[in-house]
Formats: sequence, structure tokens, C-alpha cells
Amino acid sequence: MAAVEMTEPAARTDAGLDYDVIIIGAGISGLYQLLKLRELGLHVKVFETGTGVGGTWYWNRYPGARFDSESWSYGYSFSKELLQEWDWTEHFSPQPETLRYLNYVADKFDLRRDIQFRSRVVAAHFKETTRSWEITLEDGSRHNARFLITAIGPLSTPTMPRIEGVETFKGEAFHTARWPHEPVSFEGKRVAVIGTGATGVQTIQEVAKTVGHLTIFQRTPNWCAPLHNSEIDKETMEGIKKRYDEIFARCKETHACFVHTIDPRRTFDVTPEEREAFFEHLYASPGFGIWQGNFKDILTDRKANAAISDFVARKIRERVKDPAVADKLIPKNHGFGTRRVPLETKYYEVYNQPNVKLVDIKETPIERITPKGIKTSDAEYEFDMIIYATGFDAITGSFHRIDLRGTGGQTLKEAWTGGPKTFVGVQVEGFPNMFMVVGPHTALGNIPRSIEYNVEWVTDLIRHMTERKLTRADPRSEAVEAWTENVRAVGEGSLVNEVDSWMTGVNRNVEGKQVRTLARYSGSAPAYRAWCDAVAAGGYKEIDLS
Ligand code: NA7
Repeated sequence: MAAVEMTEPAARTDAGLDYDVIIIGAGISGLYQLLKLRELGLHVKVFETGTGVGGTWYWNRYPGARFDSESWSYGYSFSKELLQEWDWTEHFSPQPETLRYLNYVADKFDLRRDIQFRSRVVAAHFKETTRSWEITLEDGSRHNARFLITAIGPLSTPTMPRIEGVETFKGEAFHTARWPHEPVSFEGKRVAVIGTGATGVQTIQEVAKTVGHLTIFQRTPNWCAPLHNSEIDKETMEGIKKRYDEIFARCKETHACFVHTIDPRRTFDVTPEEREAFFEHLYASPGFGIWQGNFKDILTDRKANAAISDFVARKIRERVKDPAVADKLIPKNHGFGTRRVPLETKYYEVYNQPNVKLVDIKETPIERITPKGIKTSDAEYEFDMIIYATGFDAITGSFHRIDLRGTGGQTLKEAWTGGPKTFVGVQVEGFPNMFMVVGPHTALGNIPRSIEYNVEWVTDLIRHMTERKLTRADPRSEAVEAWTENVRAVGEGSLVNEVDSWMTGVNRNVEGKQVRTLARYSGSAPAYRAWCDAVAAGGYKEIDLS
């Protein structure tokens, strides 16, 4: 593959510094950020823990991993040439194809030459005298740069359950986010899966196809809805390629950057028959429509939420033959859509297989992992393999794994006691010249859309600074307060924020994450961008630049 031609001005690193910019992470964010900063002529280095590019899609190789976003709305939108060259083969791309895509991007834009793999950043300290960041890698080597950009993802630090005896199990054991690069067989094996979030659901429905016997340990059921994936033939792909401008324009307008638009009607504006027909239509449609394209009040009005929850509960009862099992699979402590909705393909039908057992660990808690398997309060199970689909130390976890220190040696952990405080999710007061791509309190959703916006905003800010020979950027207190207050205010009334999940900062396996915090911006992506656009248009008055 030939590299595209780009006019790159000569790099001009300030005296005494190794680089202008250090980026941590070579996932979707890091790759695009590198490309954009190269266009400014800056000398950029990316440090990446893995052996290859791809971030989420590099690490999450578990069976059945795939998009819940439409593939053609997920890819990068910045290059028309790339859009025309790449053919997605399924409407919701499986992980191997996505990883191939990201490798293709890295090759096409010749990105690898500035990426150092197998390089975990363990510390990053701001040096006031030189207005620069010094980062330390796991091997002890140090590197410095004017700017530090974290492109470490909101869901990248996996967490194991805090269950006694985890390390004693003698069989095969994998966390889904650290899945081996070699194929793993389930044939004839007794397999356990712990965790029934979006990852657990995708894993379970795939493993069930070939497993000897599968036991699912469920603590909290989630409201799942059908993905309705299908292949994309050549003709359809050609049609998609012609519509890319329209597709991305639509993603720009929607609440969370998906192609699905919230229905302007309220749930009880329509007759019961119309409501039922609309829910049926959404349930039969591909993707997140049932969550992101439903009546506008399903996530704010309890009665409306109960109506859609009741509809989905009926669907679960229709699909699962044993009513007692169906009942266990229906969430009781939260309504539909108030946690991330896992999209599924024949997930509920898995529970009709004679070789599948559901263990409700709220009824019979896991007491310990043993060398042979799992002991609950009422039984001892033997397994050949345990799969942990137990999620991530989300949003802040990947930051806290790095010894990040700003002015006066303060740690980021200290600065974020009680929950993150940021300026538009990109900057933290007292951590000058550090920019976060999809950090806490940015718009997430169909994430590459938010990533592209964040990357371009950060690039514009760095351009603004380098053109004016400015070398220090620290957000002002009042700007941080205003943004954090806005994050709180826009989340008011949202039923999502009344429920424990990674979206509200809860992970029982992590110290300090037992109670809900203001972990996530839950306003709309267009409102987020409008705020950021105004900051840029006003000359970045909210940031102390010098
Ligand atoms: P999630 O959504 O955080 O799910 C983790 C699952 O693991 C969830 O079912 C948890 O139950 C379960 N879990 C965690 N710890 C335990 C212990 N100790 N015992 C039993 N069960 C446990 O992570 P995912 O990887 O599925 O998805 C994360 C996001 O990544 C997803 O939203 C996508 O956007 C991509 P709980 O609900 O806490 O009772």
C-alpha cells in the first residue's frame, strides 16, 4: 500500500525536548491524533503497550466481539479516499475485520514509523521550568515533550472480580479484554462465563455454538435487544459509499452520534396499538434504534420507561422456553436502556440449549474460585475454562494506572477525588499541556465520531499555540467549574444516572468505585460540540495560555 502524499512541514521540536507531542495509545484516537499533528509539522511520538495498533480492537479479541454501531458509521470519516477504498463486509463488523481496517489505516497513512510498541507509560510528570511533560516507560526510559495527549480510551483497563481463589484455578482462564492471539477451542469443554454485560452477551452467544457445557454466572441481567446483523454485498457497499456525506451529516445531528434519531413523540402521545407497533418495528430493526431512536421520554419518564421495559420483558419470555429461566433474565432493578443495552444475536435462545445452565449469583453467591472450578453457596462446579467478562475500570481507571502528576507534584488521582473534573473533558486544571482525547466528560456514543471531533479540536488548539509561540495551556478554574456544573445539570432527570453501571462510575471490583459519581457527560454530542466550538471561536479565553 502506498502512503498518501502529504505535505509535511519540517519538524521543529523545541530545544532540549525529545518531541513536540507524546501520545499515549495507538487506538482509534491515537492514530488519528498522530496524523493530524504531523500535518502541523510537529515531531510526534506514540507509545503503545500492545504489539500492534487498534486499541480496543487489538485487545478485545474475545469470541463474538463486534460493533453495535453500524460499521459504515463507525469508520474514520476524515479521508474520502479511505472511505472509497474500504469495503465493510457486515453491517456490524466483527473484531478481526475492524482490526484489519485499523491496520490498513496505519499502513495507508504510514503511521507506524512514529509508534513505539511494547511501551507502557507508567509515569508522566509536568515540569514547570521547561513547560513540558516527562514520561517514563515500564523499561525505565524517559522521554519528554511539550504536550502530552492521552488517547487511552474510556474502557481499556480490565477488572477481575474480587473473588477469593481466582489465582488458584488450574484450568484455562481468560479475561475477555486480554484474550489470547491464538485460537481458543471450546469443543467438548466445560466452560464458565462470569459477567453478562455487552461483552458477556457477545461471548456467551458465540461460545454456546461449540461448547461442551456452558454455565453462566449472572449477577445482574441486562436488557438486551436484537442486533439484526447481516452481510453487505458489493452493490450495497457501493450505495453506502455514495451516501457517506449524508451518513456522517446525520451522525453529527444525533444525540450520541449514531445514525438513529430520537423520535420526537412521547410514549403516551400515541395509542397503545401505535406504541406496540412502533416497539415491534424497533425490535425488528438493526442496531441501537430501540435505544437511541425510541420515543424521546423513555430515559427520563418512569412510566414511559416501564412501557418499553414491559415490551422487552415480554419478548424475553417469548424467546426463553423455561419461564423460571426467563424470569431470571429479566432485569428487576433497572429499566430498559438505563444501562448500556447489549445487542444480541440469539442470546436468549442459548438458554434453551440443554447444555447451558444459568446460575443467578444473587440467589446463590459465588463463595470462591477453586482449583477445579467455582463454589457457590449451594454447589461446587467443575470447569475446564473460566471466562471473565467482568468489565473495566472505566473512564478514569486507565489514567490512574499512570503516575500522572501536574503542577506542584499533585497527582491526577488527588485532583479527581470524588469524581473527575475537567474542562470539556479535554483538560484538567493544574495539568498544563495535557490533552485527553475522549477523556471523562466528553461526548462518547458512536465513539469514532466523538474522537474525530476531539482530535481536531485539540489539533486546532495546538496550532493556535504554536503559531503564537505559546508554550503553556492550563484551563481556568471557573471554566472547569462551569463545564463540570454543565455535566451535572444536563444529567439531571436522566434515569441512566440513577442506576449503578460503569456509566455512573460504579465498579464493585475497584476500590473507591462503590458509589455513583459524575463519571460521564450525558448531554447531547451536538451540545458538547457547540460548547467547544464557542471556546475555539472566542480564542480559548477559558484556557490560561502563555
Ligand atoms: P460491564 O458492562 O461492566 O459488565 C461487566 C459484567 O461483569 C456485569 O455483568 C457485572 O455484573 C459482572 N461482574 C463484575 N464483577 C463481578 C463479580 N465480582 N461477580 C460477578 N459478576 C461480576 O462490562 P462489559 O465488558 O460487558 O462492557 C463494557 C463496555 O465495553 C460496554 O458497555 C461496551 O460499550 C464496551 P454487575 O452488572 O456489576 O452486577
